[in-house]
Amino acid sequence: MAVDFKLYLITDRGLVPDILLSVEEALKGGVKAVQLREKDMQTRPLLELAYQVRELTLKYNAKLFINDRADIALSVGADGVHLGQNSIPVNALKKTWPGLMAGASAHSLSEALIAERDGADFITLGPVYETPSKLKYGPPVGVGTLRRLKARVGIPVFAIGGIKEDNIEEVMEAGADGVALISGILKSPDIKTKTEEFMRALQ
Ligand code: TZP
Repeated sequence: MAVDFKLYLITDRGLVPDILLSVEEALKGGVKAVQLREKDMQTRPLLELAYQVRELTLKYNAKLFINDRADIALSVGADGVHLGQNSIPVNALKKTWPGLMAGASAHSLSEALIAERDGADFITLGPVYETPSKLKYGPPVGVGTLRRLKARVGIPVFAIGGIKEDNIEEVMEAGADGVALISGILKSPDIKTKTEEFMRALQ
């Protein structure tokens, strides 16, 4: 399955009153890939939410990735799994479920090269810029790392971390294939319009 999207929306239900409504607004605005990332949710409520997000993403012809949980991805018929450095390795996922796409989080060139070698379909690299929760994601890697990484890695690379409309041009010029973001969309008072603006900026 192809990586046919440039805007990758990652969920954080803590930022909005109703995550399903917010995801649907973003889908209306043109988002074609959503990652359900609700790390603090118990398995059964997460599964329930995943079924609902799957229904929405299918309605808008968008891909769905589940953070870390191949079991949930398979149960709801998601397109893939997004794997972090503490998830099962990309090659283990691909060996067992070749039909699932694999996104992989990388914070450095070496992590990106390993993810590519192991069969990841794409990488998110970051945080590229400062994010509100620096402690969770570590120090920014900067646009220079993105540029160096793009010279060595063949699979698509999405810049993540502090992505806003005013730095999209910089990361795309550095070679990013797209951007992944949470607050840039979910914190907007008008998610649909904000998403449309991001989509235009990425064209
Ligand atoms: N991984 C690296 S930075 C980040 C993740 C999940 C958070 C991105 O959030 P925001 O609000 O788009 O900066």
